[in-house]
Amino acid sequence: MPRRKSSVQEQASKVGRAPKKSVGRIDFIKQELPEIGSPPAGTVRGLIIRAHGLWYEVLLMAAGEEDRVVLATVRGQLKRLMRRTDIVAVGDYVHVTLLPESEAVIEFVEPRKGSLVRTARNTRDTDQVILANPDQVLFVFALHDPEPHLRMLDRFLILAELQHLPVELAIGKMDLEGDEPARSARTIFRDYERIYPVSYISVLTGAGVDDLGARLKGKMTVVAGPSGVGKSSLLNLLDPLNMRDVGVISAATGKGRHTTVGARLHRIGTRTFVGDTPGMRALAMHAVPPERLPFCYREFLPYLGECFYQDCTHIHEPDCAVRIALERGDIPLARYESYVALRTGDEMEPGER
Ligand SMILES: Nc1nc2c(ncn2[C@@H]2O[C@H](COP(=O)(O)OP(=O)(O)OP(=O)(O)O)[C@@H](O)[C@H]2O)c(=O)[nH]1
Ligand SMILES: [Mg+2]
Ligand SMILES: [Zn+2]
Repeated sequence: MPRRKSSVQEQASKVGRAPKKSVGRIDFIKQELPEIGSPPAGTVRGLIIRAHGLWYEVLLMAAGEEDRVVLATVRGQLKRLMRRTDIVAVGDYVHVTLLPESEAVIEFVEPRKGSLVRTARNTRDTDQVILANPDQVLFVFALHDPEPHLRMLDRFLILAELQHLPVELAIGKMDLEGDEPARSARTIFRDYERIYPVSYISVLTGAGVDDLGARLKGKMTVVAGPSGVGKSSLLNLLDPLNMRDVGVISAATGKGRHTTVGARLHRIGTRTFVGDTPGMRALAMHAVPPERLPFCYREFLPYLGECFYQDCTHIHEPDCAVRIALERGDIPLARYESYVALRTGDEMEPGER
């Protein structure tokens, strides 16, 4: 047994050394996993809450075993299926054979309904699953430090909309604004309040955090957003018993130090899990077919299908229902401009198409 323990430490330190946060592109995908039979008799169901290389922390969910975390490896037979994707990832429901000393072997992985992945950049690479099975996504941006980048928010939203994942928005660091924080943030995020639930929060003062926590009840929520906005700080407040995982702002550069490496799931209530993820920059816009883009701007939906041309791009065509709604003020100009920029390719990063 001691040899195994040291391998955990070795793996964990490898994970710690590879925080290549902006490498690869982030995407939500529906995965087709190979059919792998049914859970063998005598196994116990659990949820992967953290990964350390080849070792996984599994929170047991079977009656009588609740709250127990075991450290598990993957049965060799399963590993062979691990081709283009991670066969086991944080957020997966698995069935394990229990061994002594809180160790276990993963025998079976339940089919995923979807996942947040870092997509492979070449065919020899595999898609890296950041978090499997989210019920919804909470995008966190900060009022300041770092400044909110709304076009980036739009890109995040598109990825969630493509997978029909329900979205929550949280605007953090509300304590950083002087006299009228609520007013200034509401002005910035007004367009989004019309389409998504927006919570204004401060981890420092605790404002808005309980209400936000209540919105996450009974679900598995993946928390995503740029680096340094306070995702880990928020989760530590929601899950006070857990270990701290927060970076420090470098006073010299004002840039948030990157800390979160892999995803991890925090349990913040009965059947309520929140997955922390590392800050993201690159997004897989190449995965969005242009004709699906209008459907990813939720405020466009009532007008789609109402244009004169069936294949209307909503950019230059006459009798375009989207542009009529824009002129009436029913679609916000900034969101329309964001759509046009992505549709015409003005905002593509090199290699994105
Ligand atoms: N003023 C203020 N600072 C905050 C608040 N929340 C977080 N911070 C600070 O912001 C910095 C970054 O916080 P993190 O929680 O590590 O941010 P993160 O989003 O997890 O960053 P990554 O893991 O790099 O993606 C830390 O120095 C926090 O103390 C807040 O509500 N107000
Ligand atoms: Mg973090
Ligand atoms: Zn149109």
